[in-house]
Amino acid sequence: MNTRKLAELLIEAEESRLPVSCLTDSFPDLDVTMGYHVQDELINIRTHEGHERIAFKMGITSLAKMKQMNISEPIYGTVFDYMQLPNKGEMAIEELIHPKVEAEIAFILAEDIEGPGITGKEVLEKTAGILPAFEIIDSRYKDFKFKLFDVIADNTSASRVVFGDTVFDTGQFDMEKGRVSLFINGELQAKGTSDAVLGNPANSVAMLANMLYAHGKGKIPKGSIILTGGITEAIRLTKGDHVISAFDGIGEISFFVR
Ligand code: OOG
Ligand code: MG
Repeated sequence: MNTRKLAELLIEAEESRLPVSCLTDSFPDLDVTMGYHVQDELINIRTHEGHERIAFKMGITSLAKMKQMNISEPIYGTVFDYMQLPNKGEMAIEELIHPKVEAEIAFILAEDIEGPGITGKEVLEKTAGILPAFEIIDSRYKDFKFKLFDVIADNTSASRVVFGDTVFDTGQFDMEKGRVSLFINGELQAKGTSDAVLGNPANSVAMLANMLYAHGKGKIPKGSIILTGGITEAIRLTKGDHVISAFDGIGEISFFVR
């Protein structure tokens, strides 16, 4: 199996908007380690093209997402510069395959965080602030269906991201009881509380630090932004959707699907 070829296949699917069959259909024995090897290749290719990482992301960190995707463990990926959309801006649906939206809390680090053994408490001590965020995920696999290895290789379906305009202090949002609601065209589509993400979204950042350490990838550098994972299940987007998410105490973010 050639990890480079698999990474190229996934990039081609992203660019052509033609979804591919799961890699595990051809290689049923693939595991998490190989998944990250393919993802690393994909990141190398994007980096050589001149793209930069603007954030790390954690995924499958809430029960709602685990149930929706039938995967039971958190995973991480990279958000690139070309994925960012402005708050209150537009997302061009023809650039994507079958996008879904998630409401998430993003952390900005004030200090480097390096595993092993990082806790959520240490993360909160080393956090400069938080941002309300949307992640738009878009699996490069047919029917948005995949196994754990597939989705890791596919950079955890990373596709677009919207950050709020204002950085808030960690104390301005209740990390365990803060409510988050997702509305599309004025209708409530999903809601949850922050503890849905591993008990506290800070635990998701801690887990990222510990996973990066375990995979020999070093620290999360100071200044990094980390998306901690969807609080609710992801909601499918269609043309014309006006998407708003309201976060207790830290306001609203929105975008329009054109
Ligand atoms: C994988 C990515 C999940 C999240 O926030 O849970 C994710 C997927 O569901 O396609 O980004
Ligand atoms: Mg996500």
